[in-house]
Amino acid sequence: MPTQNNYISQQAYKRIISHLKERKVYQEKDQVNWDMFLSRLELNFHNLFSLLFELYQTRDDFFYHLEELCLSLWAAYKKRPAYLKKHDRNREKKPTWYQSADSIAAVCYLDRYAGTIEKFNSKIPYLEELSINILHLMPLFETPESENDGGYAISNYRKTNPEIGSIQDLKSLIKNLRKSNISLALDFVFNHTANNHKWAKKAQAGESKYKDFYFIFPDRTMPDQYEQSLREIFPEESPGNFTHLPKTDEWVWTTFNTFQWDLNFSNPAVFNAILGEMFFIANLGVEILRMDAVPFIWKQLGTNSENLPQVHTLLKAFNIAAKIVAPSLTFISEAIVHPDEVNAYISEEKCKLSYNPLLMATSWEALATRETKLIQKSIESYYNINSSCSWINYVRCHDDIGWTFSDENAWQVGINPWGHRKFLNEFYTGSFPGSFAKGVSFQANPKTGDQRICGSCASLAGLEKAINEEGKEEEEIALKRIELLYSLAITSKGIPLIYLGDELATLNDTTYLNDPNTKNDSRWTHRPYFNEQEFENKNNKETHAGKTYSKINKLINFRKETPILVDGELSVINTGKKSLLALKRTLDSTNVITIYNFSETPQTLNKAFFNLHIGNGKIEDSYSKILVESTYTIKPYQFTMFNLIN
Ligand code: OTU
Repeated sequence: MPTQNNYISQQAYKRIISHLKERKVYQEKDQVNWDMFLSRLELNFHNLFSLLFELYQTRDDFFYHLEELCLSLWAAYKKRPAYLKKHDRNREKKPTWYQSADSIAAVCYLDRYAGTIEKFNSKIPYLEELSINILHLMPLFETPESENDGGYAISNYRKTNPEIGSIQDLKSLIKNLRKSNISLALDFVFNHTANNHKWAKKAQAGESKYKDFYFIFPDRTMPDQYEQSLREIFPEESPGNFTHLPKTDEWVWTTFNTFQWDLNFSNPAVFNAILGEMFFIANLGVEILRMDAVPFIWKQLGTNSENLPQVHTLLKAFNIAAKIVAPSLTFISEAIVHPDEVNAYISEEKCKLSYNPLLMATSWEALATRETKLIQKSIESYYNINSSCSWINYVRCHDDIGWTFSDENAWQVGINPWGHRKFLNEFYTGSFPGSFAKGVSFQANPKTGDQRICGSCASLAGLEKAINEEGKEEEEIALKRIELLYSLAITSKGIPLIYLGDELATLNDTTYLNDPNTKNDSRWTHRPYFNEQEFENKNNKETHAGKTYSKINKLINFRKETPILVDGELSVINTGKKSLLALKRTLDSTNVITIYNFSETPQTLNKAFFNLHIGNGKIEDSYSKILVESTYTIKPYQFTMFNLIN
């Protein structure tokens, strides 16, 4: 940062503080708070200034918005409850708290899982039984009553969906979760609001201040120009990136559905306003925010308006703001894009946590092909991230599966990426001969050949087909596939995320087809309601639910008892067997190897292989508690961990 900017920022700081004092933004009783706030602001101001200057320096109202920003940071800090401020200080002492053996996450739709926020309290003991300490609840704020993209079209960030309860209910749920040591994660849906959010309504009424909150154009001239380089995210239901507004005969930018209006972050007033909403959510006690659709928050003509440098600058600015007001707030990046771009969001200054869409997609890829060359290459190329950051490893989530591996990685292992994606789509929609999967296509785009996949973990792993067409033996194999995928997510470095329902082998749900508000979005195939019957079966090992539940629980406990799985460095080793994935984990001078067999064929390795990588001496499969003789055979779809024993 040039010294000149240093000078400008120092001057700006002084001027702003004295203005705020003149404006009497605090009273005597706030003095202690104000002093604390000032010390935090002062420490971070220059950084914040530089980032915002980068984005907004050409605006003649830059300094005005900067002052308003400081004012709203103060307002948020003042409102932050004392117990959260205490929590902030504790987290500041151990900022990488999420890198512990106890960090196991779960996610669900609260309304589908419990009906109401209040009733959700009764599910906490189950979460404890599963050792969950991070809970992600899908969006629960007010939305349009009809279509609302599963809550991702928010009409009011300060009001919960009235059908499920009130903000007060949410606050008390958060307190109860905290008593059970569970941190709550919510989505921060900040790329867009619903078209009936008050900002959007004012924009529709012609208020110019709010029209500038969105991208609204008088005709198709600009949209047509932008459109030349944009992708279509929901081509089936919402083709193109702009929506016509019949009342005013204008066009508004809508990357996703027609009722989700993209916010215009090139307007500093939008940054300030949305930050106010973010701190409202944080001050409820929400500790983690999933930065929904983050790649799209900055647009620029002539580009695809995804992952632009300004997105990174904005993320850093959100972080600094959080450092001032709510330092324990942790961001998860939700970028389901090319792995180079996914990794670029992960850093202490941006998102400390990130979904790992590459591990997810390539583990389904390996399951289909029974070959691990692509997952191995992907892990080698992309797994390593900043040591204070963590992956969130998942098998399924509420969204589709997109085949986001790198084309380059595919070519390197002799795979034609385009043809391979086509094969994977055919495989998981069940049309490929011999496929075990029962998935549903999502957003097939005939123009580009793109397509994504929906389906529950169990149905994609073959359980539904086995039950309907094949019988007991195939059912057992399907259950092993579920266990295999979860074993990888649970034992790899990072935070495992359980998509609730998967642990009970829940199948696809077709009831969404009967509801006009969901029938056009096949992702509802795998957004299950809480299933009383499966839940009751969880302790009955004769049932699919019971079998899967006990295996996932065993894996979770194994991880908790095995520190090297949490902290050990991770590298890929070659077994010489096409279907095996072998990961070496190293902590201090100890090595272990985890092996995952992605096929229905047993795979035999020599003891010498283990000795070479782990060290000389006796070797044990410590997951199954079996001593390795001269050779060891890894069963179909088996997970194992090998280590030295004395
Ligand atoms: C996210 O997903 C949410 O997870 C979806 O449920 C929402 O519909 C969407 O945002 C809009 O809010 O395209 O198919 O790179 O891929 O943000 C899912 C990020 C999505 C996008 C991702 C998006």
